[in-house]
Amino acid sequence: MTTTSGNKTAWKHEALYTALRAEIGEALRPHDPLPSERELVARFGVSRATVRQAVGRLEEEGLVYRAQGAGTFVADPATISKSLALTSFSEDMRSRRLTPDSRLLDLTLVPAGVAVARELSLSPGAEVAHVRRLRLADGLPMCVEEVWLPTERVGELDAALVSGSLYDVLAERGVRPHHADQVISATVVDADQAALLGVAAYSPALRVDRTTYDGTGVAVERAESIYRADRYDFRITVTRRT
Ligand code: 16G
Repeated sequence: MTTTSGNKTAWKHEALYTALRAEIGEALRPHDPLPSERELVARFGVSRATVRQAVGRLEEEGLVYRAQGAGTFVADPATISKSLALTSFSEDMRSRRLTPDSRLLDLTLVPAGVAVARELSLSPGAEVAHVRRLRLADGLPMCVEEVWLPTERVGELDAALVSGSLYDVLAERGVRPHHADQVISATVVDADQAALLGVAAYSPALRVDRTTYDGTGVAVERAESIYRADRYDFRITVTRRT
């Protein structure tokens, strides 16, 4: 049962979170320090725990970052920090107040190759939709994304459907990405990717290979994304085993 004081705490958390988000968008510049915990406690009349919760949420969303011993700072929206949460490109961009967009490069039905079939636990040759898109944020190219989707599990796709969020389309069909295995590696872009991303050939890039599963452990997507290294980083918290 939720108590009145529990409701009050949740309300205070929400109010503080909203106020800080607004401040980050307006008064504060990238890499400016966030007001200290003590200042926020005094200014908003909330507990330290509420401050930590609100700042933690901003950190999870990549809007702020912590520097050991120095405090918490406003993240640079030009650099997208991916966290451990399973998010879509559209969600990543919107949480930074950027407008996501896509340019469709290819949408074809193809027989799954050996590697894709293995990742998706399909018989080789099973039908998959191959979707290749240039993903943009506020009109700026961010990544080239190639996705293979088993049509027997996600249904048919057309150009109109993949012009927006693929994860929204899947959700509408009752297919909900739940967890994913990812391999993040360093790479350089080839001439075609360079032209799409607006960088010089052989510029550094971040490559993320993802196999995405629904809540029952069935693979629903194999994706390969090539991110501009100057616009993306991955942020994870690692904990020492005791
Ligand atoms: C992200 C995913 C990709 C997914 C896409 C859906 C990574 C490494 N990749 O780019 O697997 O297909 O989001 O985004 O995060 P959408 O819903 O905006 O189309």
